[in-house]
Amino acid sequence: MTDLSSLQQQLRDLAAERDAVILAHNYQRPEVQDAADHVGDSLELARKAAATEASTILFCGVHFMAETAKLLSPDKTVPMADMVTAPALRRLKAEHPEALVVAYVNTSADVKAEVDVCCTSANAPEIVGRIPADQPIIFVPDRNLGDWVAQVTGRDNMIMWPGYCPVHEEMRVDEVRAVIDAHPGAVLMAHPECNREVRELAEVITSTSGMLRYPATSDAGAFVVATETGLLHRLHAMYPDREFFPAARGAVCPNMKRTTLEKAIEALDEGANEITLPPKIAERALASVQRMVQ
Ligand code: CIZ
Repeated sequence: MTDLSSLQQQLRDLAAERDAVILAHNYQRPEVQDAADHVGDSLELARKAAATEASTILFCGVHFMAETAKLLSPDKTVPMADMVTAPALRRLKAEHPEALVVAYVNTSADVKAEVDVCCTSANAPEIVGRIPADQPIIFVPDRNLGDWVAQVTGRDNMIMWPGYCPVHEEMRVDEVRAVIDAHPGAVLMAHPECNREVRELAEVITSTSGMLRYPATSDAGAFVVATETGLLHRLHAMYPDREFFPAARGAVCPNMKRTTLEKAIEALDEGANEITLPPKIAERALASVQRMVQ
């Protein structure tokens, strides 16, 4: 059986041969994260994709994230969420013609083509905070992230799309409380995609990049982490003297975990799953991503 380190070496050698940069999301399998050139959240990876000089971007994440990389680097080869669709969003926009549409980047390119500006969980309050307070907003697709943004910005004019991330939505407050009780003194960090009950237990509500920074600012020796469990790999590596516990053992995203080292090698070697976008969609979708990046 091929061991993980020889697969990682094979992937890195192939990437060097093909002039490829390997980007991996914080929720990827540990062995995939360790083989990547850059690991981060969708905003950080979008910025790496826009800045890279490599001719190929191997994106280890989910489809919409690779599409965002392709939008920002259209001349690059990008081998490789459907809570909201473009026609359904068009119908809601027709009902609220006065509203501006803000979309979490966790949406497909054809949805992004319908929106005014994108955001990630790392910058959603800032993006929404820059929109005049009396301007109604349609927020898609994650109602929990939208609810948190409305709380933080004090807005009462956000029309929430009823979508959610099952991994975060389904975390139960009693399970999270039991994990906190089992580790007295531990600080709960919760992702804004968590439901409000779980968020209300948290000392800090932040994106994955925020969770990676937070322990450096805290004296706590232990943290309970309410997000996809892939993040614990980086937390353990960055803070070997602290303890980290998943808030819910079931918080595992099956889509993120579909990327294995074998599949990453195959994608790069055979050009499988290459991302292509219709030019008209790409042009409109890029505008909403660029507004965010700016
Ligand atoms: O924006 C991302 O990368 C996601 C999905 C979560 C986060 O907080 O980083």
